[in-house]
Formats: sequence, C-alpha cells, structure tokens
Amino acid sequence: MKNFKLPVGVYAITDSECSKNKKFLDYCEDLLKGGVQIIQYREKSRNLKKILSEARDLKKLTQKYNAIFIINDHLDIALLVDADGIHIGQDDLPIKEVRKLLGDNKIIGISTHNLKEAQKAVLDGADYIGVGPIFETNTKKDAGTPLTLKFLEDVQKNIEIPYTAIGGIKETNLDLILSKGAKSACLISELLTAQNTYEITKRINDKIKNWKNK
Ligand code: 3NM
Repeated sequence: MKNFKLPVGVYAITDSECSKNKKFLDYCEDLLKGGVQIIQYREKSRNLKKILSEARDLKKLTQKYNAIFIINDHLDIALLVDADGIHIGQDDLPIKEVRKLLGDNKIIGISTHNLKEAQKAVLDGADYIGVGPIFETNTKKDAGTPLTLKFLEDVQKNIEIPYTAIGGIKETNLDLILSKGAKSACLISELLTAQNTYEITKRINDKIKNWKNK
C-alpha cells in the first residue's frame, strides 16, 4: 500500500491466552473504545474454522470503529475476510509472494529482530515493521533475547517506513520507548490481563498520542 502510515498510539493484538475469561468481542471492543485504531487478530492455538469465524466477527467490529484490521500469519483468512492487511514473521512466505496474492492496496507488516531484517523488509516492500522484543516477554515463547532500546534507536535512525515497538512494553516502561521516538507501541499482556482493559488502553493510547519529544 502506498504511503501507509501506522496510527499513532497503541497497536493492539488479540490473544486468548492472555485474555483468559474475558469474552473475545467484549475485550476487543474495550480496546477499540480505548482509542485503538489498528488491531491484529493473532491466535496461535485455534483451529482454522474458529479463526475464520472470529476474524469475521472482528472485521465487522473494526469497521464499526473505523479501525485497521490485520490478520496474523494466515493469508487465506486475510483474503477470505477481506482484512486490511497481514502481519507475518521471518519464516513465513516472502513478502514479494504475499504481495502477489494480496495486491498493492493491502498492508503487509513483518516482525524484525535486527537492523538487517528491518532493511530487507523495506527492500521487499513491507508497509511497516514490528521491532522487538524490546523487553523480556512471556507472551511469545520464542521471542528471543530482549534487544533493549538499541535496536529501536537503530531503526529510528535508519528505517524510513513506519514501525511499531513490541515485546514486554508496560505502562511503567512506556516512557523509555517514547523517548526514543516510537509513535506506535504493541502491548498484549499489559492490556489483556488488566482488570479494566478499556481504562488502561485509553490511558496508554492517550499518553502516546500526547507525547512530545523533548
Ligand atoms: N512479537 P507482550 S514480542 C507477538 O518481538 C510478539 O516480534 C514479538 O507481548 C516480537 O506485550 C511479542 O505481552 C509478544 O510482551 C508481545
């Protein structure tokens, strides 16, 4: 997609393991009411039928809130539900092949873990990159060693396309990534394990939007 811009604020991701006993559409609506303008459907331990039906439901909800809807990994599901885009990992189909199936008007994001991967993503035509894991995380078991803020600095200096910081980001360490220039932050467990997903999402989203770099 030409000139794609990630919304400033929280980039939300679904995760039924973190959300536990919260109902899927209820917590997604809390995220959207909290101001989230982009949400990724990411479920690693569901069968494809369930993934398809939840993705269809979430697509409707995101339309109601005018938010961008991204599917993690599953290109077939992204096509079937007419998602706005897809987010893939380093071991998934190459971006160029995904682009052939998805077309130029959809968003392709990819997780990157070092500057070389980030630069390759740009050359391959990614619309945005995930930059992580910045801090220690238990949400993604194979996320690897935290990169701390150095990678974020490198991306800020060298990469022209939008990026979102991810991995172990909490309300308490948010200032660290914002002061490095991040304008989009992905938080999973911090939002989904919270007692009140709406309130914490709103606080964090507002903080990112109102952040002025000193
Ligand atoms: N991707 P939490 S880290 C889904 O580094 C994901 O690419 C990562 O969850 C990466 O906010 C991660 O609970 C999990 O730490 C982030």
